[in-house]
Amino acid sequence: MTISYDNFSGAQLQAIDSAHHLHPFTDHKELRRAGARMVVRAEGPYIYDSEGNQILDGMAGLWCVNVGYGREELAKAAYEQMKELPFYNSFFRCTTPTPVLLSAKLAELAPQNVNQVFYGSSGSEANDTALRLVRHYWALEGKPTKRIVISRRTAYHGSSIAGASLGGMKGMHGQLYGAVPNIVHVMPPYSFELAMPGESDHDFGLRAARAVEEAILEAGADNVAAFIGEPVLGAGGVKIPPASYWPEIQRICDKYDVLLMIDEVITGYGRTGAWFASETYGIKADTITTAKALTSGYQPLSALLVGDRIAATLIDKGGEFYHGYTYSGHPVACAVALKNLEIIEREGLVERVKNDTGPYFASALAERIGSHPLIGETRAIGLMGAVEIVKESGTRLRFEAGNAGDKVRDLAIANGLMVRSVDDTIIMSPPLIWTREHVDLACDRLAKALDDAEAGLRRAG
Ligand code: PXG
Repeated sequence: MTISYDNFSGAQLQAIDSAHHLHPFTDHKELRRAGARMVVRAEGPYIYDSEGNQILDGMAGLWCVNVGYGREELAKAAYEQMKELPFYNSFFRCTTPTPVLLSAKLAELAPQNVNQVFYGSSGSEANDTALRLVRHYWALEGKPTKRIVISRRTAYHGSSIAGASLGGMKGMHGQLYGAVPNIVHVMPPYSFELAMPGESDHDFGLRAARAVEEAILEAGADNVAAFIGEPVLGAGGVKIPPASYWPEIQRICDKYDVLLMIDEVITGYGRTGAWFASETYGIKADTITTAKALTSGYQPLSALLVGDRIAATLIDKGGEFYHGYTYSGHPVACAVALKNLEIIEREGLVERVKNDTGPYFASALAERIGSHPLIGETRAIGLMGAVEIVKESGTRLRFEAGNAGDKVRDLAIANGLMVRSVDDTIIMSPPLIWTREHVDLACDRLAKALDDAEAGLRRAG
């Protein structure tokens, strides 16, 4: 089958892209000057661009293609569902088979106290739903003053107005021109930059968690609805909390009757070596936001998993919840999700990350990248990792130019490895189909990128 874009050269597509396409999170003038990389196909763990380069995808698309590219079964699931029933809505007492079956599957996989699902098409939508739901819960419980949500600086919870307000990204807040009210931000558990000299990881974790308690006390517990957090901050730079952090957050939330909104858009469906990172960290969530790897990115779909406490109130006392999206429970997206979860289960990908590739990834980063003179720290959990670029190995001293991350990322891509940079942190989140050989190849290419970058970085200072 010929796809019509085969009639266009890569250069032609780039020119049209520049003429008409506004990209997400992009300086458009800069993009139009430089042109976009045109990714034209992908297979297994590799993407291919229009120049013919094969690039090992260290980011699983954008933290989502957990089963890798080119899965016939997912294409077939979409095709069959489109033929049978491409769309019907789930408003007005209607439903369709695939969201029904997916809801049961998600209730089975989710932690024990989580048994209900609300669908959207993106993580941003799901977090919007979660915010509305927790505030509505407290109103239904006769505590309408409990409205404040506590979040963290550098958190990412999406790009809608609610998502950006919940998130803690400075640049995004600067362009909100009026954030959703009653959201406050505290420090993230980022020990590499925020731990004090001599402070143990354990003590730092407790201190970071207690910033949440201070915010609750400052606002008054009667005014606080929930705490929202990614188990591991993803887009903010794969910030992995110390082991002491989440148990302390849980204790604080229980003490002040503050709900726990856990954002697993990145960590859900195997990323940390468990189906949900809430399990990894022993968190008892009231809502779990999921998207991305639910379909391995083959279809846009999000699922807000709702815990029994909120669900019982919503169902028993709530009347109509005036909220939903045209594509809530989209039959094709749900068919693809069901097949995707089947693949993850059948191939034992979660166990493989937990027992084999995850630990191997952590030690490979530590031993092969951590020994590089430009590296201040490496960290990983499951198949999610970060390395910190510094002037002097073992220190926190950054290059003044502030673009070392971008430089190393560009050289990594040039060396055949797709990674992301967040300031001077290089982050990775590869497909869960990676083997030890892929980890080795990624380390070879990243080490080469660091070597290639070093002289230029030192010259620039
Ligand atoms: N929560 C988390 C934790 C996310 O990582 C969202 C919500 C929003 O999902 P949608 O589907 O609305 O994009 C995300 C998305 C990056 C990057 O640069 C990360 C995301 C999205 C775009 C870019 O790392 N995460």
